[in-house]
Order: sequence, then structure tokens, then C-alpha cells
Amino acid sequence: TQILLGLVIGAAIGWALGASGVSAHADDPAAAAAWVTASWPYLLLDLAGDLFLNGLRLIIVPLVTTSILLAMIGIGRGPGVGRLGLITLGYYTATSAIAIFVGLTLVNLVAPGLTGDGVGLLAGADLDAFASDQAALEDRTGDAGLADFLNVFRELVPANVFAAAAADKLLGLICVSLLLGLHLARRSGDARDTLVRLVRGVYDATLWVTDLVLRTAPIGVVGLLGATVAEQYARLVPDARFGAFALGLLTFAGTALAALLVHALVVMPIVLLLLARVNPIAHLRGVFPALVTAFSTASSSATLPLTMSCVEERCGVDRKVAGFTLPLGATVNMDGTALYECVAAVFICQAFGVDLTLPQQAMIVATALLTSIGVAGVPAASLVAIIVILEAVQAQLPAAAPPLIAGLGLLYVFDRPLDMCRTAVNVLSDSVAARVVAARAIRSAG
Ligand code: DAS
Repeated sequence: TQILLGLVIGAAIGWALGASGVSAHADDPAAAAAWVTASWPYLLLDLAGDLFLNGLRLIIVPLVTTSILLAMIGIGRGPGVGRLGLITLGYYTATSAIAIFVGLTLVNLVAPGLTGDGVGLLAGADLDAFASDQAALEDRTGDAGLADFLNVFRELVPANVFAAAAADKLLGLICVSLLLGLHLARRSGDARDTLVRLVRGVYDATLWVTDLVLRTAPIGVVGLLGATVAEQYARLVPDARFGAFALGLLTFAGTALAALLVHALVVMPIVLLLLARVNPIAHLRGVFPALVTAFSTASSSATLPLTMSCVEERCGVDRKVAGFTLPLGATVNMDGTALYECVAAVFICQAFGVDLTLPQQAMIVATALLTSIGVAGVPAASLVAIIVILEAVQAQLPAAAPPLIAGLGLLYVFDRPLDMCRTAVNVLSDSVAARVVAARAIRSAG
């Protein structure tokens, strides 16, 4: 209830602050945003939000490493670990593929109807007016491409675990923890027992810190949401640039949101009922604090401590299963992101009049599935993945074709609110994975 209250209060304060900024600078979104972000209410909200976010990020590395180590030590000796790994990876692949299918279906239903010959949604859009957003996007993603994206998979084997920890590069830490945990599960002796006791001690201390940080969640959510709503409102609402094709952009955002809602409120409950025999309403209530935090932070990784706390304590999932599936899921299982990548890529192609063939859409599906594994659980992480998809399509188009990437700069202005929604779907799917694996692993062990 407190988190829900934080959500409502944060949104209300943010809305009021954003509206004040717009009324102070009605026809100049940049000035309105500057006014908001220099105001003392915003600075206080931003401080509260950052303190909460730092508290969550402080816990991620010790929590991920010790929870996976203990999970592997707990299950690594028995035959179940292989089965548990297979069920987990099978779930991740299947639900991300379903999410992509949901997104593709919706965007194909919506976009051609609006674009007709393909340019309808961007008709009237002076893309040069979005040059600053395009520049901001390129600043953020650099000259990202497939080669850069595959670097993410280089992190699977970190050259230095401390450097990986310092850079929040979780993929490498997870792999090292899985291997070391398996090793410790199959060893015995004093040295091994001492190391296990140390890991357990660090894990318990991390849980204590997690509990402290989570007590501040309501205030943290007010700060995070209030600052985000205020700034986004001031930046987006008065932006006359949208006028000519606001309908097109709102249609894109609406399509993405509808697909995310279908996945969260139809697909996920069906999976919970069929594969975990769990009441979806009870599950959603159990993980609600984590979903609100995911929405407020737009970061699956930062939300991980709360996701683990909700799934273990409010949903009753065994610590070994949660400790294995959730850190892995927060990094490689991103249904919302996979869905969004497809919707954005197809929407941009349609808007530029590029009617995708079935093989090209199949390529988008495969690329989205692969890249969603490599997307980090941090804000706006999927932009690089969408660039990879657009580049793959662009390579198949004639040289005279428009630069698809310019459409992404356009969607970039909307990215934060949509990122908050897709991150909440990512976290929801991670929590459902823990329920499914717990049910299947228990059934196979039983
Ligand atoms: N913000 C990412 C996450 O934390 C998702 C994304 O960028 O699509 O899950």
C-alpha cells in the first residue's frame, strides 16, 4: 500500500511541477524542462530518487553473486541442476518469443492501416526538427552496431571479476558464480566449508542491507517518479514539433503499450495458471512492489533486490530457485524489451514506406530474440538493440532508401515512459519464471 501511495503521490507531484514549468514557458519545451529541472522541488525529488536508486545498486553485485553461489551449492550436487537450467532457459526463450509474436501481430495490424503507402505516420514530420534528439541518441549509443553489440557476449568471460563488478557487468559475474557454485557443490573439506560460510555470511549481510533500503522504497518511488514525470511532462507536452504527426507517435506508443499489456495481463497469467498452478491475481499482488520499482527506475537490475524479496517472502518461492532464476532473468530474460524492439523496428520501416517481407520480419524476430538476451537491465538499454535490427534491415534495402535510424531518433523522445513500462514487464516475466521453475523443479524432484 505504501508503494502504491508513493506511486500516486510521485505522479501527482511530478504532474503539478511539469505543468508549472509549461505554464511558465508555454511555447518553449527546452525552457520549460530547464525551469523544472532547476526548481527546488525537482532537486529534492531527484535527490530522494537517486539515494534510493544508489541503495538498490549498492546491493546488486553482492546479492547476485552470493545468491547464485548459494543456489548452485544447494542444488549443484543433485541431478536436478541440469533440469532446472533447461527449464529456466526454455522458459526465457519461449516467453520472449511469445512476446515478440504479440508485438509483431499488433504492429502489423496497426501500422499498415495508418501508413497506407508507408509514409503516413511521418507525413508532415520535419525530421530535421528532431536533429537534437537524433544527436542525443547517437551520443547515448555511439556508432553502435552488430559488432559493438556482440561485445556484450564477450562479458560472459570477465578478465577481472572486480572490474566487472565495478562496472555492473552482471553477465560475467553470473557465469563465474554459476561455475564456482557448481565447483563448491561437488567439493568437500574445511577450505570449502569455510568459503561456503563466508558466502553465506555475505549473503545474510546483503539481505540485511536490502531490508534497510526497501524500507525507504515509498519515498524513493515518490522521488524517482516525481522527477521523471515532471521532466517528461515539461519536455513532451508543449512540443509543437509533434503537432503534424502526434497521431502517428501516439499510435506507436499506444501499440507498444497495448502489446506490453497483452503480454503482462494475458500471456503471463496463462503461463502462471498452466505451468505453475498459481493464481495470477495473487502473484501480481505479491510482486507489485517490484513492478512499481521497475516502473520507477526503468532498470531490471536495480529492481532485482526487491524482485528477490517479493518472490521469496511474498510469493513463497524457495530461495535456491529464486537465487538462481532471478539474477539470471534480470540480465537475460527481457520479454518487454524483445517485444518493444520488434514494434519499434517494424513501425519505423512501415512509416518510411518499407514494407517488410516475411523473411525480413523473421530476421527481425531472430535479431530481437538474440539481442534481448544481451540488453543490460539499465535504462534505455534496448536502444542499441533496435539500432542493430534497423541496420540489419537497412543492409537489405536499396542505397536510395531513407535512413531508418532517423525514425528511432523520433521515437527516442518517447523512450523513457515506454522504457518504464517494458522494464515492469521484464521484471514480471522474471518473477513468473521463478514460479514456473519452482513448480516444475519441485514436481520433478517430488
Ligand atoms: N530498461 C531495461 C531494463 O532495465 C529494458 C529496456 O531498455 O528495454 O529491463
